[in-house]
Amino acid sequence: MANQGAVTIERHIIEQQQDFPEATGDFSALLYDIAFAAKMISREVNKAGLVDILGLTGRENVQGEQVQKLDEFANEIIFKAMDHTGRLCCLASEEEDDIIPIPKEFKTGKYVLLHDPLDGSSNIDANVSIGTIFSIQRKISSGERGTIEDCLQPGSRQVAAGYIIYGSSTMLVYTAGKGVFGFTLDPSVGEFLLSHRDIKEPKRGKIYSCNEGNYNKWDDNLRRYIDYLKSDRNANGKPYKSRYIGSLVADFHRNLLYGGVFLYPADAASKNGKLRLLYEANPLAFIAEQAGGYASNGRERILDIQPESLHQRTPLIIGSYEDVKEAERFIAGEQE
Ligand code: P6P
Repeated sequence: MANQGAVTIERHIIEQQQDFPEATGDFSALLYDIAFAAKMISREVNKAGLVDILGLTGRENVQGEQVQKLDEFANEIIFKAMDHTGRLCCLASEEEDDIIPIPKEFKTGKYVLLHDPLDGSSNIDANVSIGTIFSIQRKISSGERGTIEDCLQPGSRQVAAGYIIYGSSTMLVYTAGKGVFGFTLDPSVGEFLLSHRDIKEPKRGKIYSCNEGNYNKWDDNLRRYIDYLKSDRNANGKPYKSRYIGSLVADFHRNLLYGGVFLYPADAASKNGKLRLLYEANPLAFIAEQAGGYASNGRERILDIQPESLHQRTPLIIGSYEDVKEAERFIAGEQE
């Protein structure tokens, strides 16, 4: 393929829009707004370590109030980038109990943005990669302004989903239902450049990711599955590698590129696990399936779950297709 030169996310979105004849440009502009917010968050995350050393805040307001927590900052940046554009009817955030309405003075649009503004932020002091996760649904309620009904839609109805990983480089990965694309931020020009075209996850991996500190709280079938992965009996004929960062976006991103299975299952202490359905499991499940992988709660497809509340949790097993399906068979007691 002739070298197309650097493809910015803006150019990519416009080119992709040609595949969506009904696209009005609103959706493309919404993706662009997310990329813009991501650049702002990336700048702050990347200098977070300097706050204590150099006293650099950059986030003090006119009253010189204390530096915000990074996840509150990220939440605010996303809201301020989205509230006035007329593309959203409402938002929902991991940081806010209720749905976030569009201020009365602004017109509303036909999309809903559900997001975890900075997942894994407790890792920031250790300079571990963290991320923003987002899910876009269409408005389905009849009124002008969005309602909880617009937020509580199954993941199968998502229009788009993605994440930004703030790591050794900042990457934005998204799908709009026609493949998974990765863009790497070139901070010298402030552009996300296409770096991973049509990402596909290996059908079977060699990596498993879970917090084995919870092993004694898992049920016997799940423990049998993990023991199987650590044995020579598994399909690879040798033990899987254990890789667990404890930052969902980082663990998911590595498995997306290399193959593998990530598990945050239910346990004796939490019957629904720890992760959230609407703005963690659903968007990553959409990406996983678009890349040829799969995502389950152990019994059913994540994208088929009908949400009942904004912050509901779900067990999550996600990654390479054959690995996730095999985990389901162990959990059902159909494989030992
Ligand atoms: P544990 C980070 O706090 C997070 O929400 C996810 O990013 C990560 O996958 C999970 O929790 C880690 O949880 O219980 O293993 O520390």
